[in-house]
Amino acid sequence: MGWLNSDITAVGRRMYSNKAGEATADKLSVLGAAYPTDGWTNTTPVILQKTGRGLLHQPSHPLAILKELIFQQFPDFAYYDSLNPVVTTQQNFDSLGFSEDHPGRAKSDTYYINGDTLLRTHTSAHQLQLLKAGSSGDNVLLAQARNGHVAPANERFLVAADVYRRDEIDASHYPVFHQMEGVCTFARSEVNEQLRQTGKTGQTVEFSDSNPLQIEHTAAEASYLVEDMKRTMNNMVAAILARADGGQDGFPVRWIDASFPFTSPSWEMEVLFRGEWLEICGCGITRQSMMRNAGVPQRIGWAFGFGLERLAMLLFGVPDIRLFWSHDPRFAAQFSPGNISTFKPFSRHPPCTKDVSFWVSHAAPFHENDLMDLLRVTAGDLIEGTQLIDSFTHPASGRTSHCYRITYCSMDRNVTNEEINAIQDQVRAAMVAQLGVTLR
Ligand code: FA5
Ligand code: MG
Repeated sequence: MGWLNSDITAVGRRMYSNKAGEATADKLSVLGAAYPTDGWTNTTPVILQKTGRGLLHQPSHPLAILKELIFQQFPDFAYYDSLNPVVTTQQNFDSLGFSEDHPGRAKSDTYYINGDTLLRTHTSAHQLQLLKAGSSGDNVLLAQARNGHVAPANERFLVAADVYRRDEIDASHYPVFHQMEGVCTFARSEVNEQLRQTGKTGQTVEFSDSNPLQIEHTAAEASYLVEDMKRTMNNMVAAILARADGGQDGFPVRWIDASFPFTSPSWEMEVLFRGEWLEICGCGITRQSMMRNAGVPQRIGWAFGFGLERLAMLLFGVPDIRLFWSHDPRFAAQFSPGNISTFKPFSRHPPCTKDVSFWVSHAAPFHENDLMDLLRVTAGDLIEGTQLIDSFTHPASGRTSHCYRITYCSMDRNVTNEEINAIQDQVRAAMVAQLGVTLR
């Protein structure tokens, strides 16, 4: 069922009252521009408010400090950090070769403004547009680079930006986060000349059936790109994490085969953090069809997309992703531009848990992400996490029941049981009204 247009409208009248986003019955306004709504609209007021926060442009914010550190590691790339988060489905999906039925397009995973427009789910949404701007000399777009002159025709660029996803709630997932895209292209003839000169005319890295070399690339070309990409990413992560407490030795890295519609082969990079492997980015060799569509068929290249919060959590020792959005001066006061300091937690406030059990309706499929959004709208950042603690299907009636445990905890104050009971009542009422479930 999810956020139907009527839900948005009802919520909109009550709750949209911020500078970043405002809604009327048939329009959503995001960052000053108005967009028509339709049956796809599922962007909530809580999310619209985040579009105006500009964390990457607050010089003392850890995410902005990290952004600048990464930019410094790539002195010959063009930097973009002010591209609008509202993009078309063409930019976010079609331009990257996402199939019509790719699960990433689902309303349950993406915040749509309307059927054609959405809040970007990744910085890759700008890849084709920026490659194209380089080849066609689109100065309006090229001028948005902070230092465009260092990378002629956008042959190499970085994009830092806020991205939006309907996702689970826990210490390392948040519906708004930040990514750093890197795209690096080479003249194919120069790569081959270099391969000839160095005698590296064969394959030097592993490819597999499930993570294949593109038929349009020679094994030597793809090997060259993979080695250059992994070396560049390793150097960057090592240089950044060397500045964290404990230094680079504390953070082993590994590569896991992955799959993205716009790269092949592809990997995810993981870092060992507090005993667990944490995925920090996706990457791969850019599909040659992208290069052709961008008007640069004679070039080949690679791309990566890092999650900035994940890296910042390692670098600054921030234990919970919600802290990056905190308005608490005790958070902000700990950081200053250009400095890496380890976060000193303010005292942890006691959590409060509440369970909710319900029957799922036969008529409306239950999507967990709809419950997550409902919780964010109703309880905001008081939600620390949720856990599905029980599920069963009744043998006679065929009805399914779920029980979720919701953990409420504030980052900056004590919550009272009374206050949480009142919120839990609102949550329960909203679940009946919006998700069509029957409470038990
Ligand atoms: C992507 O978004 C691809 N666009 C990455 C890419 C770029 C691949 C260029 C190839 C070439 P993925 O969905 O895995 O991939 O997200 C990339 C990173 O974003 C993750 O590794 C993680 O660090 C971060 N991330 C993903 N979801 C969340 C979330 N909900 N909260 C915080 N960080 C997240
Ligand atoms: Mg991933």
